[in-house]
Amino acid sequence: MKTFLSLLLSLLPLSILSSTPKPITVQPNTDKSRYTMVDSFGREVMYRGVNLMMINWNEIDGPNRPIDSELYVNACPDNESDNWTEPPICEIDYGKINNPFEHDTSPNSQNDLAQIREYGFDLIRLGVSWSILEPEPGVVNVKYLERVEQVIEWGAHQGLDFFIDFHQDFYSSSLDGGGMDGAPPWAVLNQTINEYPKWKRAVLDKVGFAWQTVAAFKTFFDNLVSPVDTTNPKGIQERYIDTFATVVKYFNDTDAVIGFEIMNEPPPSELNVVGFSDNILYPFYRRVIQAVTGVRDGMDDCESDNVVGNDCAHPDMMIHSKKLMIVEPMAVRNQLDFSTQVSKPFTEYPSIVYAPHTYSYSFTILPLKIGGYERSLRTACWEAQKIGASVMVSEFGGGNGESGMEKLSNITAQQDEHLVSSTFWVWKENKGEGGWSVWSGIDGDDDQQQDSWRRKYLSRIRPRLISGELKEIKYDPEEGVMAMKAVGVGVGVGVGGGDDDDNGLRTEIYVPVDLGNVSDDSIVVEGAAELEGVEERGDGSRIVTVKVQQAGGEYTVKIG
Ligand SMILES: *[C@@H]1O[C@H](CO)[C@@H](O)[C@H](O)[C@H]1NC(C)=O
Ligand SMILES: *[C@@H]1O[C@H](CO)[C@@H](O)[C@H](O)[C@H]1NC(C)=O
Ligand SMILES: *[C@@H]1O[C@H](CO)[C@@H](O)[C@H](O)[C@H]1NC(C)=O
Ligand SMILES: *[C@@H]1O[C@H](CO)[C@@H](O)[C@H](O)[C@H]1NC(C)=O
Ligand SMILES: *[C@@H]1O[C@H](CO)[C@@H](O)[C@H](O)[C@H]1NC(C)=O
Ligand SMILES: CC(=O)N[C@H]1CO[C@H](CO)[C@@H](O)[C@@H]1O
Repeated sequence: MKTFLSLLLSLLPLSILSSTPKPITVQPNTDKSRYTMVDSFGREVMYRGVNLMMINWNEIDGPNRPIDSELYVNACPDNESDNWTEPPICEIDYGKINNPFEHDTSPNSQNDLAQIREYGFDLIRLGVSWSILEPEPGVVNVKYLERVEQVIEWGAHQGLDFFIDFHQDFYSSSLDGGGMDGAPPWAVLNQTINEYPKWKRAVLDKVGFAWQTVAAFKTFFDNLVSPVDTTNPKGIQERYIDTFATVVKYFNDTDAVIGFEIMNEPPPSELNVVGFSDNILYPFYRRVIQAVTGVRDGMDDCESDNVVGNDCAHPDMMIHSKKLMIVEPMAVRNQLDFSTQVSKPFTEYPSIVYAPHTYSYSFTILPLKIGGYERSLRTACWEAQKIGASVMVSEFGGGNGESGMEKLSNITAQQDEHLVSSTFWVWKENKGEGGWSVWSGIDGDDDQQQDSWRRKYLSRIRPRLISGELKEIKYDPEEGVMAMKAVGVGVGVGVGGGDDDDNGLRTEIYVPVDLGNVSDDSIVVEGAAELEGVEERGDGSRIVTVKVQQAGGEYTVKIG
């Protein structure tokens, strides 16, 4: 991939922050009780990150936010806060100041990626919209890909990792009752949607769900051809897979991109919400994964003129991606905090991540609120274990106010309890719209600031790379005290080559700048490991390194 950006990067003597050693893959624990994301040294990777959307949500029917990456070189376009839900993503110091820690991170500094690093996040779920990626059937918007690449280069410079999320809400902004992103207008098959049976509409109205969305998803899963797709026509699902594959291929060599999420919050396309996942959604995921990884699942290839079938494999698109394939359960889970699905392996591809959204007490329906915080991840871990997947919560949050605080404290505590990675919803919102973001106040206004209570829960002391098998994390946000337990596997596991021989034995714990007063005295390592060192980073945060003994064994670390 050689765009002007990568050329620029290769000319500048940039000091790149060290990020997690790649590739990231998924491996089972010895007893297969958990599937974990691991780095190239075999250490478990525990991410804490944030959602950043490049989906140009426009609240009024205006044009999309400018996507020409040249407009963002040491500049940040007007946020037009009346028009868009989120301010533009900028990094005005990139290319101007080589040391990533010297990028200004104060409010309104317009260095989002540096601010994200300073906050203590290390992963970004970057949302893209099919509508912008493929404005006409079969035509990929390269300018948009370059803009996405630009944001990823800025993030990589800050040591951040990314996964790309094919975002959508309620199918499409061009659909009656649709959301603000998703399918392009040409993939909204109005005629078929309008033929949706009246009785089914009535059922969906009763449960308060837009029937148009369900009808539109049915056209998608049925792979119908758009009437405007006339030269070399293909079904709309096939078009989606082609576009997904284009993105996977484009970022195949980009280390900072660890994986791809196939679809945000897929709703059911039929009234049978129990059979939907097994019959339709997971076969769709398997097909996409076959296309981009080449895994066949013991099936014959589908005919080239009909690549979408449940009993044949999507033809290998010769990309052979080795990155994480991230799948969400049917979106109804957000109301239940468990999934109405058959949980079993659906693909032979090993690096699968199961990505539920946990909005306990915000979107859960009434009787199920009780016990929701705990249930949402206990069931998710069970479901993922049956599938053979690692768990990463790709969205969670709760609004403002005291109840928002209670939700966040409980949800984040459960993430530690269940040892899962996560990305918070959401980084910035214009006007604090909905009150879900890390920041409040309009971008550009004097009152823009981070909510200190959110920072207290989200910017935690936490292990980020773990040698051996992680057993326990406990963090007290009030006191800033973290305790972890793991069982080191010792020599021979996760060992790299050359000078890095021992890296598989090193556990790294991140201490945010707010808790930077932690001294060597407040670090207690016991059992089969010892404290190796404490590195202070340019932003005042610290990395505590603990080295497991060659023979392995249980060890504990307490900080604070
Ligand atoms: C933003 O919204 C205002 C109306 O509130 C409109 O006049 C203006 O043209 C919009 N700008 C863009 C770029 O859409
Ligand atoms: C379906 O209707 C929407 C809204 O009017 C329109 O934007 C879209 O182009 C239509 N789709 C097709 C395939 O004609
Ligand atoms: C994509 O990356 C994988 C892993 O590095 C590599 O094996 C594969 O050949 C790459 N595919 C292409 C099309 O370059
Ligand atoms: C959640 O956590 C808070 C403490 O922050 C606690 O007071 C509250 O009772 C917990 N439970 C619920 C259901 O919110
Ligand atoms: C360190 O900072 C935290 C957060 O500001 C504070 O709660 C704690 O008391 C401090 N500890 C020491 C030993 O100063
Ligand atoms: C509409 C609006 O809030 N615009 C603000 C966007 O941000 C710039 C500075 O970053 C401000 O000057 C604008 O007022």
